[in-house]
Amino acid sequence: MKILFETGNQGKLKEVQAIFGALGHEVEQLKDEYPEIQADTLEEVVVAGLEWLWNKHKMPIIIDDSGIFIHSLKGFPGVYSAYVFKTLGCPGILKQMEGIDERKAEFKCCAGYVDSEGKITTTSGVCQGRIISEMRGSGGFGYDPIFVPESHEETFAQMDLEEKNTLSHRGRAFRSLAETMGKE
Ligand code: ITT
Repeated sequence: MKILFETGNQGKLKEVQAIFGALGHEVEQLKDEYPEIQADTLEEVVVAGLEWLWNKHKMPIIIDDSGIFIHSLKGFPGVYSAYVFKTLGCPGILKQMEGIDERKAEFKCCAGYVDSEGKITTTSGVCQGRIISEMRGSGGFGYDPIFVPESHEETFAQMDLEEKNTLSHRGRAFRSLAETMGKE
């Protein structure tokens, strides 16, 4: 099956291509940025995005909205992760966390699919971990250099794509999305 993935993020694209590729499906990028609504949850953003894309294209499409939620910052940057990454980046988060011992954080991903009849399905994936105090590694993208998943010592940016996909919020969300799609 050929699947269209709307994203402007090449890192996400490579990860999702590997997840679906392992299941024998080809993922092609669609570049048509949907308006990201201001909402409290990733799922609301995904559902609104898929409705917008469906109204425009009337074809099956997948999307992903994700973010990092830092416990000691009351879940910040959370749903604002993309904006905060563009403005402050990893150095800005590290600065914000200076002197804070409680470093727990989680990545969350909401994956969504609109099928050929306009029916929307979403799944979620979470990866618990911690924010370290310096940037490490050159792989991955976004906040990967400052995030170490639970029970590991390396950041996502120090892992190869397969290892990150095994543990990550995105790997979890899209494997369960693929399972749901396979049942239809
Ligand atoms: P889209 O075009 O798919 O929307 P995006 O980069 O704008 O791509 P989001 O709106 O989902 O993505 O914003 C999520 C932010 O969190 C963004 O800055 C990402 O770099 C970051 N992020 C999401 N998943 C990540 C991951 O697996 N590792 C590191 N950073 C991640």
